[in-house]
Amino acid sequence: MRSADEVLLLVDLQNDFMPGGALAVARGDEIVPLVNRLARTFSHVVLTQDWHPPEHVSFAANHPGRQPFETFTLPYGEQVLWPTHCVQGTDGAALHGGLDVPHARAIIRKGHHADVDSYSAFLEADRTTPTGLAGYLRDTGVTRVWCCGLATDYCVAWTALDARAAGFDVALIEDASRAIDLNDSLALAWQQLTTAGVARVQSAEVFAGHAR
Ligand code: VGL
Ligand code: ZN
Repeated sequence: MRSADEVLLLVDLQNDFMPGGALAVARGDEIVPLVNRLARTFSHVVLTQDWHPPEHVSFAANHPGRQPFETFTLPYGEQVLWPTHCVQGTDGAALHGGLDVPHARAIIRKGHHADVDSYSAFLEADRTTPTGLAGYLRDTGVTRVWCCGLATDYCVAWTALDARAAGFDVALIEDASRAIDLNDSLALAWQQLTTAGVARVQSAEVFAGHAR
């Protein structure tokens, strides 16, 4: 078991990001068994859920004449317009049925403000509204954040970058994550992650020395 000051943050393992889902990430379902094994080595696990109201600003369908995957300028900056996904309370927003993490302590839901997106589990896309996760982690004695999930280049990357900015030691577990990779977004994300000091690790390194 890893030490008490470490948390495993499992990002957006939801049906809509799995093959067949509304915003499918290629091979997103492959990571679920690995994530389950990783989670067994942590006493502290936190989950996130992308959790949008139907009228959410990130949905192309809410911008007449716009198509999914186009970019659109909003007051807080450039926003990719996505297919309608992870609508609050729908099956698409539910966690993948194969996820087996009964000991998860908290679920952070993000993207619930209709006019602001939130890839990050820490700070919304306006870059000023906190979700409360940094305070929760500090209050529970966490200093090191391991993150993985979907999608590497959006919600996992933004979450890892904001965890770093909040002062945590951060590692992104690459083989326990899958990417959308829109317009080179994966390469760009890894550049930013490396520059910010986020460790790029494989699950074998996380398991090393720990009982499964
Ligand atoms: C995500 C795009 C839109 C993600 C969420 O979980 O990476 N990507 N909403
Ligand atoms: Zn979303």
